[in-house]
Amino acid sequence: STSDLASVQQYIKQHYAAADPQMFGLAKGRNVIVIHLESFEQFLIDDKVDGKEVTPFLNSLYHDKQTYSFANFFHQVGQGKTSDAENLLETSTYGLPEGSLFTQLGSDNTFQAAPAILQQTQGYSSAVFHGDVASFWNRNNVYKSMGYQNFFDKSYFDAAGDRSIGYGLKDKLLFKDSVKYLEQMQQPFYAKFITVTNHFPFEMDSEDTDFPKANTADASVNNYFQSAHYLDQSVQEFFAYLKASGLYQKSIIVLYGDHYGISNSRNTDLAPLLGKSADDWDSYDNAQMQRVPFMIHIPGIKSGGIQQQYAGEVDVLPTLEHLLGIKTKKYLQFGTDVFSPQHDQVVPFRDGDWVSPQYTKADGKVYDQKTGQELTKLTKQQKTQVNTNQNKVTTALRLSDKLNNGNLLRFYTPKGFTPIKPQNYDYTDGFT
Ligand code: GP9
Ligand code: MN
Repeated sequence: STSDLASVQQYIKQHYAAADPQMFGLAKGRNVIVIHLESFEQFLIDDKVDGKEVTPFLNSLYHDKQTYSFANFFHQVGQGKTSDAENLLETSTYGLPEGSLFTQLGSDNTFQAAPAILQQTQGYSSAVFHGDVASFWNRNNVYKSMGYQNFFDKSYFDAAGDRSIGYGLKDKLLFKDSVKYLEQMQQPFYAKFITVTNHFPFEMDSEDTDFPKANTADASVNNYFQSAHYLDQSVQEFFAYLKASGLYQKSIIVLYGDHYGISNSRNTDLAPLLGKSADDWDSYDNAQMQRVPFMIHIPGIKSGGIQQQYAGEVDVLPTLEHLLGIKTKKYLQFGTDVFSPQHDQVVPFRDGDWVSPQYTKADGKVYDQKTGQELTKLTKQQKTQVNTNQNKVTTALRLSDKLNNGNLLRFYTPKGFTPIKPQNYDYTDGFT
């Protein structure tokens, strides 16, 4: 209803975080390349197995002054896993409390998503590259409503026989065989690469890995380091293609992990490898394991470095828009620019729990974020802070659900925005 829309608008207005003028437009006019690191958790960064770095290339990006890297960035997905991460990044709204928004609402809802916004404000072309079939997670419909001009799915690649594993074309081949399409795209472009090889149960063909397995009681945990190493090599090769083609200097490369790879029930098998005891493992520890990488690599800059502010996937779009010099005030986006002095550091999980620089709220318990100690007796002041954060989280999730379940964007067109007509998009015969 329109009163629901009004409450969403009011929340977004109050929650708005203005750009830091030093950052606004820092990457203006550059191509945007988003690399979706499937199931990739933050703990892999700088981690070793048998004395060998698991992801040496991503580690080098993480520590590079050309990269804004985030040490406290969390995934926020629910049951829609990859598709929820995509929705968070493309729309800065949350997924649904149950199921996948892509599957449940993606065929009918009105979207005001990144490809449409970038196209309409700054003339970006757009494409997704992915080695699985187009219909998985209903992407073939959702991408049209988001205004993606091109979707290079499995059918555009030779994915036969041992060129695929698990969910589709192996990542090294996806990157290699995408370059010929990427090079033809009108610049500036917004291009997203969704990797698949580092996916549960993380099995690899022996010819694709010489990296040691870990030695725990859980086979998928042991495999995880091999497939993460393969993903690292895939990204490294892609950077080499970008440099060779000359695209690198003209681009900004955004890398993020979509969600956990190791589920909470398996974290106790992982614990000893992290120097922790499985016996003391608790909800606080599980919450900390929801950290995933977020890196914004901007070739040529020197101002990057490891950022400590807390943030989540919902914050990526407003951050990106500001970096590209796009004003965000008129859009109904739930995240805030991570570089803004007003950035909201309370990070909601989809189940209503949350993390912040001071507290973790998980499974009905409140923990001191620094020490990990459960706070059983809160001071009056702590109580107030925790309640304020909890209310903020509950409200954000409730209003996002109202917006999406009510398809409210059909009643709200930001000034200058042209609604997307999905029927104008067709991915069956190459470039549009
Ligand atoms: C499949 C891939 C996997 O296309 O994106 O999705 P997930 O199982 O991680 O949600
Ligand atoms: Mn995924």
